[in-house]
Amino acid sequence: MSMLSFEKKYRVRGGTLIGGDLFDFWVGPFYVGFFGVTTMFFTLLGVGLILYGAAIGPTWNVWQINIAPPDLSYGLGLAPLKEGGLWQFITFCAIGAFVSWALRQAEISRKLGMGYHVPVAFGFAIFAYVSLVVIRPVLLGAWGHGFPYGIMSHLDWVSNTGYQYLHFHYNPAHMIAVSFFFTTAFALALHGGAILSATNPRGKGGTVKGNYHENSFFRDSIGYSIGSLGIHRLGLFLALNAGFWSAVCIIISGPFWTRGWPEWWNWWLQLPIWG
Ligand code: UQ1
Repeated sequence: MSMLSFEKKYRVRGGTLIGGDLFDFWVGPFYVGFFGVTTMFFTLLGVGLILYGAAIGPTWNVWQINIAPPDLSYGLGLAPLKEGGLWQFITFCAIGAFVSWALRQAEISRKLGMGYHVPVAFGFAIFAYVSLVVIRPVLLGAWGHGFPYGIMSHLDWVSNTGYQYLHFHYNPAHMIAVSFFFTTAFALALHGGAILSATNPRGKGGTVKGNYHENSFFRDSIGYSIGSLGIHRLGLFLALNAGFWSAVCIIISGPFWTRGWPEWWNWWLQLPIWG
């Protein structure tokens, strides 16, 4: 059954973002909407262009397929399709699809009278991607600074870009981003463990535990429980910060700091307190 009986109550037309009722309907379980159509449009066009890029390339080996951005000499201009123009077109489609998807999330949230937490969260992921393929390349003056679309090639790009700054782990924003990624994983592991251990009590016939047990577990073990709403606020905070500082760490590399990242820490040695 694609639609539960109670969903009829919530799935009502109207209240779209752009007004009117263009594409304001469901297909099976999926809300279509104007932005569902634009998502499909950009996705199909983008995937088609990726397949075309692969077809005119030297290999069908999925690990080696590569669609590269234009040469740096093209600056911020448009390049011929086979000289990086495909990459530019695909990047445009990707951003079109991601932003359409976020707007579709916002429209669904609006229809249901919910907050915009989901599209805002997804917006941070879009920002992290856009920082790599638009913001930093524009600040550096050439689309050629974007990363190439390919499994091995994008890894090579990350490695090369990292070594260009000698040791990327000395980038302070990268340090903060990595710490947030680890803390996000730690928080989700704790939360997943807490929920599953309460829901699946030991042995057959045990009573399913709930909120009070989850709170008590953490009060017993560490003297503090952040609460069942609080853990989700913390989770969102940690995850958004992971994406945000990732974007910051790559945007500042080049546009705002051109030397090796280890050297950045010389500010510490240069403090006027060492006598
Ligand atoms: C927590 O306090 C809590 O509230 C009951 C949860 O919800 C079930 C959790 O999942 C976790 C992990 C905690 C503990 C978190 C901190 C920051 C003390």
